[in-house]
Amino acid sequence: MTLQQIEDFVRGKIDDPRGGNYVPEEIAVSPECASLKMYDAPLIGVGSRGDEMWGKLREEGIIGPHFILPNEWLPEAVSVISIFFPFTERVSKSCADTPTWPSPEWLHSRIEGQEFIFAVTLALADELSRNGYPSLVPPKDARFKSARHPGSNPDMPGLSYTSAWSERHAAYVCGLGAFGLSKGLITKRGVAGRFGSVITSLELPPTAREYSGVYDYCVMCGACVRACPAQAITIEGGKDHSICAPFVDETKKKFKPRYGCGKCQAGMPCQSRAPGAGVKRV
Ligand code: B12
Ligand code: SF4
Ligand code: SF4
Repeated sequence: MTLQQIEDFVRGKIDDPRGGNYVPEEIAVSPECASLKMYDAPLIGVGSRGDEMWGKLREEGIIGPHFILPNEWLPEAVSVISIFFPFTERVSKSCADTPTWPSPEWLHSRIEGQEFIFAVTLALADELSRNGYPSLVPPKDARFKSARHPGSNPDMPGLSYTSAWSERHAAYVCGLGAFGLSKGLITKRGVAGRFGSVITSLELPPTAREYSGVYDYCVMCGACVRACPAQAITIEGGKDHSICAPFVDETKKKFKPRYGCGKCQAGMPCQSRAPGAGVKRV
C-alpha cells in the first residue's frame, strides 16, 4: 500500500454514510444529531521507527519510561502512521455555542467518534497485515494502559494523566503538529479533532517536522484560558490536568454514559488551523 492508498482507505471510511462516522438515528441523544457527520477529511503523518525522538519521549518530564516504543509494540515495526480526524464545523460550532457543558454533538464525537477511530485504525492494520505487512493499533493492544487521577491505575503506581502510548506525542513525532498552551496538539487543520495511529512493518516516506519547538503552532493568545469553564489553564503554567480531569468527570455525572468538554479547542483561533505555523522565531 502507498501513502495515497492509505489516505484513500481512511477517506472512504469517513465518507461512507452507512459507516460509523455518521450517528445512527436510534442512538442520537437529540433529534438534531440523527445522521450527524462527526469528522472531515483526515490528515496523515508518518514517523520512522529509527527516529531518535521516540527514545526522547521516554525521558521524565516528556512522557517517561512507561512509554512503549514502536519496535517494542511490534518488533517488525518500520513506520508509524498517525491520523488526525478533524471534527466537522457543525461539531465544533455546537461546542463553541454551548457555554460550560458539552453539546450533544460533542458528546457523540467523544464517544461514538472514538469508537469510529478504533474501527478505522483496526481495519487499516488488518488490511496492511493481509497484504503482508504485520501492523498493530497500540491502544487496542493488551499492553496498553493509561492513568487518569493519581492512584487510579494500580498497574501504573505513582503515575497520573498519562499512558503507554500518547497519540499527541506520536502525532508530534510523525510531523502532524505541535502542542498548544491548552496541551492539545495543534495540526495544520487545527486542534479540534482526535487522533488514531497504526504501527506497521510497511516502509513509508516519513513526514518532515516543520517545527522545532514543542509549542511552535501556538501563539499564546490566551483565548483557551478565558474559555475554560474550570479555570484549568493559565498563560504562565499552561493546562493543569488535575483541574481539567475532575471537570471532565463532572460531565460524566451529568451526561452518563457520555462525557467531554473541549471548550479549549472549539471556537479558538487554533480550532481549524495552526496560528503559529510559519511564524518566525528568534
Ligand atoms: C489521559 C488523557 C486525558 C487526561 C489527562 C490529559 C493528558 N495528560 O494529556 C484528561 C482527563 C485531563 C484529558 C482531558 C481531555 N482530553 Co484526553 N486523553 C488522555 C489520553 C488517554 C492519554 C494522554 C497521555 O498519554 N498523556 C501523556 C502526558 C505525558 O501528556 P502531557 O502531560 O500533555 O505532555 C506534555 C509534556 O510531554 C510536555 N513536554 C515537555 N518537554 C517536552 C519535549 C518534547 C520533545 C515533547 C514532544 C513534549 C514535551 O509537552 C506536553 C504538553 O504540554 C489521550 C489518548 C492517548 N492515548 O493519547 C487522550 C487525548 C489526549 N485527549 C484528547 C481530548 C480531545 C481530551 C479533551 C478535550 C476531552 C474531550 N474529548 O472532550 C480534554 C482536554 C485535553 C486537552 N486540553 O489537551 C485527545 C487530544 C486531541 C488533541 N487535538 O490534542 C486525545 C489524544 C485522545 C484522542 N484519541 O484523540 N485527557
Ligand atoms: S487558544 Fe491561543 S493560547 Fe490557547 S492553544 Fe490555541 S493558540 Fe494557543
Ligand atoms: S477540556 Fe475543558 S476543563 Fe479541560 S482544559 Fe479544556 S476547557 Fe478546560
